[in-house]
Amino acid sequence: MKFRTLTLFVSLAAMMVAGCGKKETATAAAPAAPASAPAADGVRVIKVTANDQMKFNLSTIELKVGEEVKITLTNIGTMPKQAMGHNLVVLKPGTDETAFATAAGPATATEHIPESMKDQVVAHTKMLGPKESDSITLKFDEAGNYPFMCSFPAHFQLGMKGNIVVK
Ligand SMILES: [Cu+2]
Repeated sequence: MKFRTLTLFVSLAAMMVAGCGKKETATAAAPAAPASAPAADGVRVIKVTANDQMKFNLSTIELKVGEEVKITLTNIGTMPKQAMGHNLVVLKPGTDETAFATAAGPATATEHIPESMKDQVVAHTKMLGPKESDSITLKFDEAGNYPFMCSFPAHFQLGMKGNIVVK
């Protein structure tokens, strides 16, 4: 596999969501983080928002190879999660995004991360209800175009997508 060297750490910013007693468990199938995880300081934080109009605030994120970044997604909407949940799913370059979104739609049991295409996922946030946030920490060791999307039913088709361009 071409992307074997990709390292990623998924950090659960659970403490940010006080009031959210029920823990969602659909986290990325990430390799265990090394024992000495780097300190949070110095890591660039990219803030992404998603709203009730099914829009991310940005569609392109540019990174450097080897740069560690923390992407924090916040659902700034007010509609209930069941009607207007949002997540941010980062996919490997070359993934058939339409096929992923199509498979994600009915995958309610896994918060719209389709089991059949899980191996195409670099990392993903939790599915977020209104005013919730979640973060993923990424470090890409290979340049490329890594698509991202919200995999809530129909949101990709309605434009909730973008690209992480790694140079
Ligand atoms: Cu969405």
